Amino acid sequence: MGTWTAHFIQRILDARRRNGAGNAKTLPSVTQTGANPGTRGESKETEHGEAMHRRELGTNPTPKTLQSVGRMAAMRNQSGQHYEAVLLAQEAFLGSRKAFGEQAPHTLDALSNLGSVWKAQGEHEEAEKCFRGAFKLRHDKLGPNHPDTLTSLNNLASALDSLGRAAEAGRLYQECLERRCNTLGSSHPDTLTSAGNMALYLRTHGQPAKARELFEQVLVGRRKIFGVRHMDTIISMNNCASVAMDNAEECRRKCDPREETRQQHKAEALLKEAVVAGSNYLGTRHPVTLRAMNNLAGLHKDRGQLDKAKLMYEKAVAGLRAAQGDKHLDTLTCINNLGGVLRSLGEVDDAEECYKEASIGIVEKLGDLHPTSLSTLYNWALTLDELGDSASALPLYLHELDHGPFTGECGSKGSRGRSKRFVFGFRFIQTKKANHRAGLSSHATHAMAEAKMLTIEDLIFGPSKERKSEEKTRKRDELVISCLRSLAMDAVQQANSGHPGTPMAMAPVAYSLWARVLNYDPECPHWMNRDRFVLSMGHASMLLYGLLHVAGVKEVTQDGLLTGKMAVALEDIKSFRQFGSKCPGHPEVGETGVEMTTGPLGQGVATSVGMAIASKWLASNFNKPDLPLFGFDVFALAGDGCMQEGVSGEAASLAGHLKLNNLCWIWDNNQITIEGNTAWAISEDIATRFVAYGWNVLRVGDANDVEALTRAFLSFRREQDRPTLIVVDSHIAWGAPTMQDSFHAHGTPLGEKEVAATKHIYNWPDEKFLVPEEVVGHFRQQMLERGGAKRQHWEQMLATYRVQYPQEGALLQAMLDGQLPQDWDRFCQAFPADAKGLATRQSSSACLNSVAKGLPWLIGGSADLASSCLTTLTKEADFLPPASRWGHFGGRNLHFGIREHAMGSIMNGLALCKLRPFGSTFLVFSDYMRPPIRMAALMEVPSVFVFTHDSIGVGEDGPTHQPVEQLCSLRSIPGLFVFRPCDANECLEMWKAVVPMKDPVAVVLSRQALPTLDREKFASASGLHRGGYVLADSEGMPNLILMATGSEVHLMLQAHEVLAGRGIKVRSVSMPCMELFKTQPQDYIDSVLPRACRARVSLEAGRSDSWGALIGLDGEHVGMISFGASGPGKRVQEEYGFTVDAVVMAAARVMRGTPQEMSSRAQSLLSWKKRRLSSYHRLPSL
Ligand SMILES: Cc1ncc(C[n+]2csc(CCOP(=O)(O)OP(=O)(O)O)c2C)c(N)n1
Repeated sequence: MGTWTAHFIQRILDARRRNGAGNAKTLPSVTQTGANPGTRGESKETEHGEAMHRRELGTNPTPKTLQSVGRMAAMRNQSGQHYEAVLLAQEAFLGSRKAFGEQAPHTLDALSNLGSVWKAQGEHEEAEKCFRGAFKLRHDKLGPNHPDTLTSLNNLASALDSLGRAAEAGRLYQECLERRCNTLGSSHPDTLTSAGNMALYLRTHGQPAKARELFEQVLVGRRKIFGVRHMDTIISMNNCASVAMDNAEECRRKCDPREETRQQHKAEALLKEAVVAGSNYLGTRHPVTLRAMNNLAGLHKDRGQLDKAKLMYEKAVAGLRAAQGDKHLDTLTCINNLGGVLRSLGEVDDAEECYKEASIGIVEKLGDLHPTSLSTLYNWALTLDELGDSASALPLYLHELDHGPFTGECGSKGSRGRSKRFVFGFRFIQTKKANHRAGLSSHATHAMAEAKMLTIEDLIFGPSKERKSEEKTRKRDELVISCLRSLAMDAVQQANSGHPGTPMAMAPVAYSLWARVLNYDPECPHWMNRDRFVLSMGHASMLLYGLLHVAGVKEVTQDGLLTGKMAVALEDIKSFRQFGSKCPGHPEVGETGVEMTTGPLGQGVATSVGMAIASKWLASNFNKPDLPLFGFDVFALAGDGCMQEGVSGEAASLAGHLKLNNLCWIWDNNQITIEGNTAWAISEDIATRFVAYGWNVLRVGDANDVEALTRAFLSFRREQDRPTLIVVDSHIAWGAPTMQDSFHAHGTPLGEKEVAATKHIYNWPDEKFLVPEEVVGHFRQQMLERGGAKRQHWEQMLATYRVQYPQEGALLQAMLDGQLPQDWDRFCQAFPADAKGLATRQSSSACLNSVAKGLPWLIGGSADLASSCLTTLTKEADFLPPASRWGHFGGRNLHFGIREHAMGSIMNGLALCKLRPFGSTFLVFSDYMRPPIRMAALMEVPSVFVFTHDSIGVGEDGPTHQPVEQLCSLRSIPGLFVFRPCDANECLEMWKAVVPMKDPVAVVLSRQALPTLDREKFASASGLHRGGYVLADSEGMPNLILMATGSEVHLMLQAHEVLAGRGIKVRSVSMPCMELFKTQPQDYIDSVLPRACRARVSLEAGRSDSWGALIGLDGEHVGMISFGASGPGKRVQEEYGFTVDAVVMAAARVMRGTPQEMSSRAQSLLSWKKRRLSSYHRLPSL
């Protein structure tokens, strides 16, 4: 069986298992689907037919039976029952395959049919697979010019086009057209179909003139062959009419009314003809006829012929109701259009009916925050208002004001190529908002004053008893929110420092998320599949501490043991920001419930992307169809600061690209930062930026609206292939009588008086640190009911998993426990001695790949330098969304793009979710990712930062690419281990040392080849595990010690030979990791660097700063003082003093007790500025 077929069948089986359809008998019952309002009279007949065919399918399928099942699929498809259609088409395909073989014509027909139903369902990847499969098989069997092959080619092109692979699609359409033209002639019906497809493609891809020409040719051809009463001719009429309408629009823009009218007439004539022919020949329910009616109605409306438009829309609605059902989106959209015409005609009652029906239907289908819903609801509001029912109109207006800012309709709608949605700028939104407010009728304002507020739920779903009884719940919600707000005020006041404003503003947001949405068990906060909550604006830490306390989250030790105590007790909150408190100024990971350390703005959101990737990766690698162990969502709360930091943009761009639909950022849009109003520093439209990144952007206009917030979170949960940004408009220090909306409330205690006044406004007792039991109970219960239950279910699943999949279960357990798989290093092999050697980036690459084989959760990538840094895992797939067709979510090679900063943060996110991440770039660009490297060290997560091109040895690229200060600068980060191995075997030992470490490391590698040392002659590379070791020595106590790392070790050994030849008792020390060396017992340190020997020279193609402690005052460093220069690597190294002579001279100086003075080094730095190439060893002071 071909691989595509195997893969494909697996997908079908998986889908069927997911849908609970294990075999033909378990297809969804037709009676059930018949109950669907979308199905009408045909259901009984269909039911009977399907049942019969399924019976035959099981026993003795004939081509006829299978074809009929295929036809049933097509019928279901047409009536909008896509899910059933897919199942039937799958059935037909599998049945044919089994009965007649993979390449049989019936099987291939069934496969194409399946492609079509997938396509209709919007599953373009699946459709593409089917069409490609059918094309390949037909191509091989029937040849490239066979009509069936070309039909498949055409289908494939259309699927590719839907996947956004336009160039490929265009090529295939063209090929298909040419082949048909050559083999069948230009007037053959198939050739005309191809030409029609090509024209459609050209029209949607910006070549309207060519498209028009082709469409017209096709229409002429079809009229000739088929006459007027044929579906294809009518389709052509529709297409030509659409082009004419495009032209009319163009003329309107160019202010050419005469031509505009001419084009409109042309379109009208064509559409009338299409409607008449369609109605007579295809029937009034046929989609082609309905499309013509809809277009004609739109045209009438545009031309102000409202009566005609009304008539046509009514016909179209009737047809759509009959053909697709009342609840089909096309029907509802058409009803909405009819509403528009009725309203323009002054038939407001009828218009209101239309809008009401359309609104309810569309909201049910798309949710109340979808742009289409919002515009329909707004139309409804207008008619209600006009009818004087302002009380009903008001909530709809407000809903539009609050949630409808980001998308709008451009131009007119319909199939005239102008239905593209586009995004309005924020400034526009503000204006729109103001206009709408001004536009509220006096009735509505009056109703608002009366506060007789209906909710939007009342209008959509009707007043419900259930919701009325929620009044009590709402009161309790308010209590929890007030409690969180008051705790923040009290703690900041008591500490006399901290940030009260944002916790006060964001309390309802965090509460609705935690209480109603987050899958999080307060009893077991380290449960692996919990949803992650990242407080990216770390300064608002009191919000997190409040949540942890009031939700009653339990403490977990660093070893993962539950202590039974509270994670954050009231006493801890009382000692907020005090030395040793569990509630430090900014949240620090390691304290229970803190998912990551935050404070540097932007890091939290960027790291959350890594967490979301981890969730996808875990799901893809461990989940089984019946045991979906992983799939947690990641929520990050961000402030204006986070959104302004560049790293959030990098990370968001990647998240959008990766289609991480499990990621939700919530932006506290309070327009306040430390200096004052955000408008002083930023004017771009952030929300629109996110839309451009490919995010789903929602807005909640009031941070206190718990219901709207909850709906927004649920809307995030429904999103299929985009991350979600929820913009929440808020007021810093909400409720504080003098401090609300003031930047002073950002980071200053409010003052006792203000705190008391604010509590009064909250209706909260003026008592410090008050947490009533009722409040805890209400919050905790909601979390336990959802998160607690899910966690328990998860643990059962895990237990079953371990039994059913013992091997994967054991690996998973090791990962969860922070252990390594057994014999993880079994693929690592030593390198033979070799004078020519390998660049350490090459030997490291080999080691990385060996390690990856034994450590399945090692995952990483590069900031577009994988081919230079050599960090690709060669046998592994790419981590990309399946829709991209380039990879999948189980892949282990990440493509970070040129986003070093985000790469570092994302790596940390992966590490926080127990994966082992690596990421690579050139050493000089480590500066671009210093913040996350520092964060990794601070959080003690084992991210592996791989840096190649480690010195002036880079050569020709010049000083911009030659790191000089980076080694020392990285070494100055506490807790970071910087490795710079000297050859292939040190590389190997380095990876063996690095993998078991729990701390972050920087791995620094050469671009140029370095000899692989003969370890018979020199000490074993296993000395690396002590950070530094004696590589070459002389008899007895040395009177000179040389030390070096990486490429300079080889220079050191050459100098060693010269010096030893002169009778000097010299010792050469390889120092691949200074930090590790410094943690060795003092005895060992003294044995490598005896105190008695103070004549020491260190060699490293970098600044001297980190060597001071090792060489002491009497030693000297042969290294870089200035930046490097462009030129061949060897030449540059010589020019900058990396020669045996220079080392020998330095040795002579330190042995004389006269190391080079500091002032002479400074001289050379100044001279660099004047003469870029003045070499270190030729300076006069030497
Ligand atoms: C990278 C970084 N730069 C600067 C700061 C200092 N800082 C802390 S909060 C803040 C203002 C943040 O404003 P916003 O995110 O709107 O928070 P809000 O004022 O709403 O609390 C700044 C500049 C920081 N923590 N991190």
